[in-house]
Amino acid sequence: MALHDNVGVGDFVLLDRITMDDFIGNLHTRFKSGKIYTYIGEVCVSVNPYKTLNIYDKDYVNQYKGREQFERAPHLFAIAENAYQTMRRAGKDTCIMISGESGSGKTEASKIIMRYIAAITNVSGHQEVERVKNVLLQSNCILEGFGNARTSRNDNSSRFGKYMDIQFDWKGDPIGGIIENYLLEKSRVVRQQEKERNFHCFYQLILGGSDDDLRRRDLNRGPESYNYVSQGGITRVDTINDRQDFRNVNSALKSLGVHDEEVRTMWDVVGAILHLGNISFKNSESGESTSVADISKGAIETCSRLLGVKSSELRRSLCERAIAAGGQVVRKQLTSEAGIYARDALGKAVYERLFIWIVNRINEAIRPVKNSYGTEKRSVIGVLDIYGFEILDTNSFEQFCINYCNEKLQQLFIELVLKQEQEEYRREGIKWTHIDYFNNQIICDLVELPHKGIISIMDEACLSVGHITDQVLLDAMDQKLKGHGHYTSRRLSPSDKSLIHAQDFRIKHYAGDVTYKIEGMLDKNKDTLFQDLKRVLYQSSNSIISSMWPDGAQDITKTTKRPQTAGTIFKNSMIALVKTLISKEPYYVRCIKPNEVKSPILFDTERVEHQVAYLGLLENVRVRRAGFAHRTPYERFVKRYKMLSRRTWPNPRGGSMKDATNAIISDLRLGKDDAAVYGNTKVFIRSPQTLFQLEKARTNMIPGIVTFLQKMWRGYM
Ligand code: AOV
Ligand code: MG
Repeated sequence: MALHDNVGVGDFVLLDRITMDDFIGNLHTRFKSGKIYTYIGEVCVSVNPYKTLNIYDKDYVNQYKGREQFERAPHLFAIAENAYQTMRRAGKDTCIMISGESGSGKTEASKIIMRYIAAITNVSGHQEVERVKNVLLQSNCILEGFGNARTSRNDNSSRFGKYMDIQFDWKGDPIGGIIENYLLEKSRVVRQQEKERNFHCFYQLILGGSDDDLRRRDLNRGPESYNYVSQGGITRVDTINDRQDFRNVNSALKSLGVHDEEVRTMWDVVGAILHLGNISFKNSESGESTSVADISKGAIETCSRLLGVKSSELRRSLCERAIAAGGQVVRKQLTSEAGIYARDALGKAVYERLFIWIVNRINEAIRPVKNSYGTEKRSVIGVLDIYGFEILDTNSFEQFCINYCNEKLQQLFIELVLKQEQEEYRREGIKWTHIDYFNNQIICDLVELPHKGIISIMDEACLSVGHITDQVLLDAMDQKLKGHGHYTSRRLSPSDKSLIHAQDFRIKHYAGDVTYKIEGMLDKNKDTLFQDLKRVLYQSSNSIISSMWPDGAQDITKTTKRPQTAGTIFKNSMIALVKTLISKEPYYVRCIKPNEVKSPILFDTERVEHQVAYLGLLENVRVRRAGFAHRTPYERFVKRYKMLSRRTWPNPRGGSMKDATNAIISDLRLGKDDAAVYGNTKVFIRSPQTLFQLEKARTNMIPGIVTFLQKMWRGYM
């Protein structure tokens, strides 16, 4: 029996006792022998092996292709196969939700799943389908190049959330897809914490570009010379080959059909941002105005050239600000501090627009080609790979959004896993015993409730007139959230030494306490970019760059409507994401990080216990166990086991499929009377042992059946 791969148990529901110790013991035993996947029913728990395992090649694909989950050892392939078969057989949209903290293996898992789906489809070798599969797979390296970075938690950390729908035709072959991306952590473009890097693409260009590539952009090979990519004190990472990755990204772009001119522009923008970061300012003697410092002359010239804008215009928009007053445009001189602010705002915005352009460009390349079947209904498999829960040295608006996103997904897991079980038992007319669990709805509410939630409070502060500071925001939060069990600040708990600064606030998240710095919150939430800068970019002589800035065409005196804040946009995108996910049949992968030091051998029990606890995995097993180890629709049960009873072999004699199932189970005298419970459409098998007995009996019968069939065929011939 496949769930017995002789190392621990392959499904946690098979544990004799469900205690934390037993759970961890099993996970550890399996981790030690390279068994990184273990089920909880249909949920797959995955432990990051931090080493290359030989379990993803063609042989493995063939072992899982077309098989039922419990027939083979636990593997991500089986989850992908389940999602694929459900999509195909039942024509249902499915989705695979991958969750776990930063560095636990989500992105790797999503790629493994995509590769599996690519490997099992298009047996007839249709050219267009091959192209689509190739594009889907290749898109990963481009998105990682521009959307991932080294953080203190993960060398290849996703700094954006990604949801990808893979679309299939009626034959079950991929014909296209669409990627939705969520809030890129753009502040990284201009600021990196200790030991962290900017997005990979910057280093790829500097270290991997040809001499020509560099000359064209006036760059040298030392990332250290660029302010925007060297603040973390680390520019090269052992586990990353920037030179090779530069080549991979370019060849992926080529295979997507991105034109040379577009590719050149992408790297021009990257180069322009490198130069932008080196622009410094000097104050006038009065201190009331600023100009670009003489030493930055080269930087601003090259930056302007690469962006296709006039350097005089760029200079002016960094040193002055146009303000609409009474239908007139008034120019206000900036201080050098404000100049730096404008420069950084520009750097972040230019990068963000580039990233969005890239995602759109990939989407164009994978948009399904209208085929001869017209508007046939397509089914999809969605794959969700987001940024994991994280606690960095300094946590700001971005971590707040990332962690809120993780709260939302945890909420969905709790809701669906429990709801599904409850509903299934109710639907099938079976008694259900409630299992207690921590519901993190209270934390989601703390963040997102209208008027009372943190995002609303931030928005109110952003919309207020007068001089609103971060401190004023913190006061408002303290006032409104005082007494909330998951929120505190230094002012509310003066004795709490872990809140180092008076300007910190802390949220007790489902996955741990995170202290956020209030400084910069308002600004990042407002996310304004001076209209001047937008206009300059819109007027770029490079039409690709200009197309990224359609809003630069607006007349400043007419732009009165306040844009939505970053927090509200993010909240709405999360609500939309949950709606999408909830409409599909879900499959889960729960990723666990075995240690903090990326070691393939170290199993840090305390850290793992913490993750098992907050992911609610023990409750998951209990819910699963309180119910039944296995359930199958009658039809499928009979199809698989009909050879075990004279009354059903080769075909059931009359009666319903439910009667036939009953016949098989009672003929085999499996366990006690209540070994199985008969629901309206499914049989529920209580103990996994019963399932093993069935499987064993079936395996024993198969040689006999083969002989029987051979005889029968011979008889016919
Ligand atoms: P994440 O996606 O969960 O973090 P990754 O998928 O990037 O984590 O995994 C981190 C690193 O762990 C990878 O770069 C690999 O070195 C290693 N790894 C993970 N899974 C496997 C596997 N199945 N086989 C071999 N190595 C693996 V974040 O994006 O930071 O939340 O935001
Ligand atoms: Mg990731």
